[in-house]
Amino acid sequence: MSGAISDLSARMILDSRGNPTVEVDCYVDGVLRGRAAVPSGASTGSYEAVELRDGGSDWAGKGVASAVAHVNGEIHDILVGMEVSDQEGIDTALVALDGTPNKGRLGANAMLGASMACLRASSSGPLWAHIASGGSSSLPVPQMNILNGGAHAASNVDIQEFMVVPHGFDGFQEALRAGVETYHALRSVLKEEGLLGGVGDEGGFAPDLPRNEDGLRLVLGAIERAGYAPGEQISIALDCAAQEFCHEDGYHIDGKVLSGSQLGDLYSSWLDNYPIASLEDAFGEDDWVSWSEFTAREGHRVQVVGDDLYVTNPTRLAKGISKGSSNAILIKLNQIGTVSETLRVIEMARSAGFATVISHRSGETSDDIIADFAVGTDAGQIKTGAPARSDRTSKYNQLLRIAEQCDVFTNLF
Ligand code: 2PG
Ligand code: MG
Repeated sequence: MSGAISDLSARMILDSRGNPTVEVDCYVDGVLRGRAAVPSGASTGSYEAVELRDGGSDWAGKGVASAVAHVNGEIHDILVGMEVSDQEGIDTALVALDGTPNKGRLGANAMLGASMACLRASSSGPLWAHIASGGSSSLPVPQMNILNGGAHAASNVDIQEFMVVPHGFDGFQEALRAGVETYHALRSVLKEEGLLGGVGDEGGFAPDLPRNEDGLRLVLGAIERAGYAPGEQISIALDCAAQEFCHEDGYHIDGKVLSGSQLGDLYSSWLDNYPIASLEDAFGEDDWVSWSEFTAREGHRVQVVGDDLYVTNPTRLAKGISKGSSNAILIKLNQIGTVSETLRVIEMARSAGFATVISHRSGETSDDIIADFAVGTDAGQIKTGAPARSDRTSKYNQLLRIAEQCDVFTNLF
């Protein structure tokens, strides 16, 4: 849809962890046409674009009054009057207005809220089709985080996410059903072992475990309990978020301190014994050597995904491509801060033969834009938590709606 942006207005809303975040409304010719809310991470990479927080004592320092004021002030003033369908022009104007390399002046939360609200406002039909703009689109294979650890849980588990990947199915709905049934089967398995307690930030169960490998054992047990063939129909994906347990003296895991190559050997033993299809952030964000060594050795049998390593940033991705650091990238809009820059990083990854996974953050809202984004960019994969809690199910539910219009679903593993 074309038309001039007539108003842009932001407010503070709460995210799934009870922290403030930014929501932006975009008006075209006086009519509210697009609304978007910005997510927030807990295990953030240090090279991510800056999320502006107020500090001080209100909202435990996490207030977003300054980011909201930037949208209602400078960003409003520069975008009002612009053609809403000119996403490139809008995002270029935002980046120039900010003027810093890391979005630290206006805040990536302010900029992304505006950028996504304009994207929504420029679409008159289904958003995924608007994003695809005539190119190919597909329903993504989901990575569903059913056991939470690391920074997303209060447990002793170092690995942040134990996910199921229902890939061996004919369609998205069937795949989702298998993932959901496995989530419920895990509840029974944990109950029998006396391990059932609360859930973590992304809706997955969050038990204390003797060793990290027990997470793999339990998830494998759940796949079997649900009646699916491990590796053929449902595989396991891990997000180690290794930066969180990477210290001066090495990687602290299972009560031991391991070097990068010892940690790689531990992962290799897991690959030998469990149907693991994807391994994200296996090493720290600056440990390029371990990344390249591991990908050279194991990249033929597992998807190696960079998240904190790349932070959806073209400069870091270019380095990873030239070093062979991984064979896949996690894509998070708020790591880079605008829609157009995110689309360019996806394109760059694709040209290098990397797989792409569109991702939520651990702090989410009910905004489901990443569902349309995953379909419209033909990303192939989405990571959006457990099939529980509205902040997570909103994305799965939007994919179910899109599945009524788009039926391409490819078994990627
Ligand atoms: C990750 C994300 C999402 P966070 O590490 O991939 O699961 O977590 O948003 O806390 O960075
Ligand atoms: Mg991650």
